[in-house]
Amino acid sequence: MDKLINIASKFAVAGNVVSVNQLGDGFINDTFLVKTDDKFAPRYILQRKNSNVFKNVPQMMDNIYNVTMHLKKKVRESGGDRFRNTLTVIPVDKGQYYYVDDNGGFWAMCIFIENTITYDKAETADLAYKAGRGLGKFQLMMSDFDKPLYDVLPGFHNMRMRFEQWDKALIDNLAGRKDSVMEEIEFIESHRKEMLDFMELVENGTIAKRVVHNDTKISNFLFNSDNDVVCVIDLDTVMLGTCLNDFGDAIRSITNTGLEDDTNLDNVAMDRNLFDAYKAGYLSYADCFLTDVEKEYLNFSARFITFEQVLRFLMDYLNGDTYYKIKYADHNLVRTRAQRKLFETMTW
Ligand code: GN1
Ligand code: MG
Repeated sequence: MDKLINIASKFAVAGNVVSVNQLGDGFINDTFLVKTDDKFAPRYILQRKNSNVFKNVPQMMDNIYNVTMHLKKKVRESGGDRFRNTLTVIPVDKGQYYYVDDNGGFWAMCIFIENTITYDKAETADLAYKAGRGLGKFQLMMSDFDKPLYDVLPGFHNMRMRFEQWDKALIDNLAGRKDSVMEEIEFIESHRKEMLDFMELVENGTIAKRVVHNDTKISNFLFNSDNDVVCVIDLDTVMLGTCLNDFGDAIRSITNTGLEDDTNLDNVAMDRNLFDAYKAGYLSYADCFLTDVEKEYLNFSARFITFEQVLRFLMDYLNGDTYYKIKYADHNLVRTRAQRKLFETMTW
């Protein structure tokens, strides 16, 4: 605790830090809630950024700073609250938005947005519709962002690169688990062509690259009690990508009747009503900037991103669980199977 208080105190918070408590369940970073003794100060979010995943945190924080400044301008223009409707990053010193601790760990801080609700899936069509509006509005606000962004995770949703990593994981068989998951491996192989054919449309420019979020699972959206999206959080991966990736990743989490790591596969399926509601909400903003080709591939994008997730979970299992945080030994295999089941229900 003392160590965490010490780290939090490096940032330009109002008042003296009095407590730092663990928060949430992210797969990548470690997240804490910070309180100070200043009764007018907000609470803050402190994060240890995973430098195994993010090799260049300074570049990532530079991206996040520029993106939040742009969003603040947009929010102000539309009469919103620039401290609630986008993240506010807190510097250590002027212009420096990260702190490096004695062990070389990278930390960053932002304001905690009070009185909001998070979900792991949508319970109602109203929530799904409004979540879709939230993503559409976010992408619309980012559509005239004109600064270059660092490519902080090269090839993040690039299926060709994922298959290269995959081929290597099969050859290396680092955890010695390959023989036990032959069925799952065959599943991946049986969709290789379908996925790479789509990837070609991205590579040859048929599907546009835009500034997008890249990690749009529903827990990265904060809602108010009317189900409206207050703020889109976790801007670590905002980079050039396709709108389809954002749409697909949102569908993957929002429409799943079960959990991402459900052990009972009977629970897992895409809820078609939630899908239709999300898509309608999304298009209420995105219809005006998406091309016909992008619209044509919206449904497929849910399959694409869900498949990518099956591949990434299984690959991490084969590699010995070095990327995602796990809670038990076979967690990545359970995730693989649950996401595969979800994928198989994504038919129209
Ligand atoms: C990770 O950062 P977080 O926990 O929201 C991952 C996503 C996966 C997701 C699976 C940088 O998201 O790509 O889809 O887990 N983020 C990174 O739940 O790899
Ligand atoms: Mg993330």
